[in-house]
Amino acid sequence: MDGSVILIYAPIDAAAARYPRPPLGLLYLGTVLQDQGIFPQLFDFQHQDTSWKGVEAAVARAERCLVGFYCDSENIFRVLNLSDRLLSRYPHVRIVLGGPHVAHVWEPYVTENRTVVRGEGEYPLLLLAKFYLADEGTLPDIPGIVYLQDGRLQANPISLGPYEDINHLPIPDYSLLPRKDSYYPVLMTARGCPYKCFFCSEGHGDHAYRPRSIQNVEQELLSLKVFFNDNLPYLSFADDVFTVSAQRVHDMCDIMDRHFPDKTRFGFFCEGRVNILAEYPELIKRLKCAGLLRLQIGIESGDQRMLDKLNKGFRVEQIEKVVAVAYQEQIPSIYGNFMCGLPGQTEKDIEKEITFAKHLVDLAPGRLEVSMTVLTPYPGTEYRINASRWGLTIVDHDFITGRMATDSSFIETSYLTRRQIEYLCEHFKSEVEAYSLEKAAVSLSSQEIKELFMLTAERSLPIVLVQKLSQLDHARWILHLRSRENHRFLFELPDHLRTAGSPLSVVSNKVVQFGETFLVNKYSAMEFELTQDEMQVYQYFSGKLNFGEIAQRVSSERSLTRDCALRKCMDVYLKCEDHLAAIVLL
Ligand code: B12
Ligand code: SF4
Repeated sequence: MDGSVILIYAPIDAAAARYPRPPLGLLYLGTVLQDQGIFPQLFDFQHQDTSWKGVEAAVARAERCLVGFYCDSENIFRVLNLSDRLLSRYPHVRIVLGGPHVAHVWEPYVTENRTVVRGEGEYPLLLLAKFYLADEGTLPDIPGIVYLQDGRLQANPISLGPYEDINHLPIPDYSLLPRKDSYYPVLMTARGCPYKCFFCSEGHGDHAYRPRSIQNVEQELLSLKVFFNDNLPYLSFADDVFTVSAQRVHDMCDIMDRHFPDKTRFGFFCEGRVNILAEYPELIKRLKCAGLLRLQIGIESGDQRMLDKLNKGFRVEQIEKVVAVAYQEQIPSIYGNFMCGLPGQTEKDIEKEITFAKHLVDLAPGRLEVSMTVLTPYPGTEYRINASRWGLTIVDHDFITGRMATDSSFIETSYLTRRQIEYLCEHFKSEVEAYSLEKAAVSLSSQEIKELFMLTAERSLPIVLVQKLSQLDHARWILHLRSRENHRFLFELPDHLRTAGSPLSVVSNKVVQFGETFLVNKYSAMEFELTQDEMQVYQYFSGKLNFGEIAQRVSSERSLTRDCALRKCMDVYLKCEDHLAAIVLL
């Protein structure tokens, strides 16, 4: 073959994440091509090592070049921009677009040199690559593509070829990614979704739900185990719904237990569905034992009429049950989403949603994180296709005037303008967040808060409570220090290491004396008091002396036995650690 294939993921905010998620779709496409002897280059703009110059250099080097872009409804205009740039500078380039946006809207994007692939792209892209780079086959024979023929749009019927059987897909090859070690692992055990919520484009079309066999998923788990050196602190299942059936959940948990019995080196995230988890609540315990760290559920609303309008297929009481059981089973982090701008929803309804969300927080204080997103009429959804039937007016079909990820509204309803929807969404979030933080502060022990910090620092769990606490200077410092190898909390250390560690106070310069009392972290949410006696110990928490050495000094200064001095020293330290004001330096 005389040319190359370049695959590009270009989100609009390519803020280089420390551990980005692999662009799984492109990874599958690249691996399939590679298996067939076509070696693609993958440029992921989430990664700081990726530059546009690099893309252009790769294009310029190739004799023939097929450049494929991932397109969602958020980045489509950026993609058009970038592809126009390539087409104007490099006449030998052909562009192909794929992804969830163009799976449903393709007409505006197809040109002489730009083709669209609808739906799953593995088989069509393989045939397109052979066509453009090696003159093999013809366009009419390539399934799922939309192209121009004699100036007319031609949309070929979809077929997935050998990949109709999902088990024939290869295991995604992480080595296609730039600096593969800096990504965190993602695994998808099925394509599509068996449900049809009206705000979502999943579950519609020819290939609604295709699960992989358990053996096939097991192979991928094993390959991840080898690739990540038997250390998968936070595996993210990318399935739309991981809990499709009780049997499948049991089977998945069995293979996780078999290959990752040590849960200190393995944990995972998944999306659960309320109806299944409420019907089989024992699954939550099973998932927890297998290493579940964060469970996401789509709540959407606490109003049964709304749930029915959304075609959710579950009841309000089932939401309550799932949240309560997840709390009982001590799932470290539970995330639930509500929706704003629903058909018929009024300002008063949002107030009721706030009350319901707070009630859920009461069922799982410190563990449940609640958020809200604005109903967005994505292409392919019932609410876009039949908007007026639902009393929705789409005010911006192309989503140009805002950002989905930051809850811009692109609709109006019979009761709310787009700005009211945006305002109410923010209002819900700030009310519920403040309530959740307050509940967390009184319900979680300091040990539990520290454990949540560790989950964030070590396993990259996106827990909002920790993010909020981390906005406090010293909490941020603790989190930062804790991510380094030589800083630990005392409770994490085995007994024999405790006296060897040196306590390091995080904000020792913020101590104010009032008579016999010393206030540490004065004027902050984490203010606490030390007595004069305790202060005399605290002054040594500079990271220069270890606990043994401090105890030695305290013992001679106060004529105490060494054991007694050590106990005093530890007590003062723990008080500081409980207020996120100290950490042990090893
Ligand atoms: C995991 C996930 C996330 C993760 C990670 C996203 C990521 N970029 O990896 C998180 C939680 C961060 C996330 C966030 C959001 N997500 Co999301 N997410 C998903 C989910 C469930 C899985 C993605 C995945 O890995 N798919 C697996 C791969 C194999 O499929 P694929 O990417 O579609 O690729 C295949 C085809 O599309 C095609 N293809 C893709 N690219 C290309 C390129 C070429 C050249 C070709 C030929 C073919 C092709 O071939 C691929 C292989 O078959 C999808 C739903 C889904 N089932 O896909 C939603 C989905 C992508 N998310 C969606 C949305 C709306 C969001 C948010 C805006 C939600 C919000 N309000 O905040 C944010 C936006 C974040 C952002 N800017 O990326 C929508 C997008 C709808 C749209 N029209 O754009 C989806 C489709 C869900 C839905 N049905 O509504 N999401
Ligand atoms: S919202 Fe979730 S459960 Fe509903 S159709 Fe979409 S992916 Fe499936």
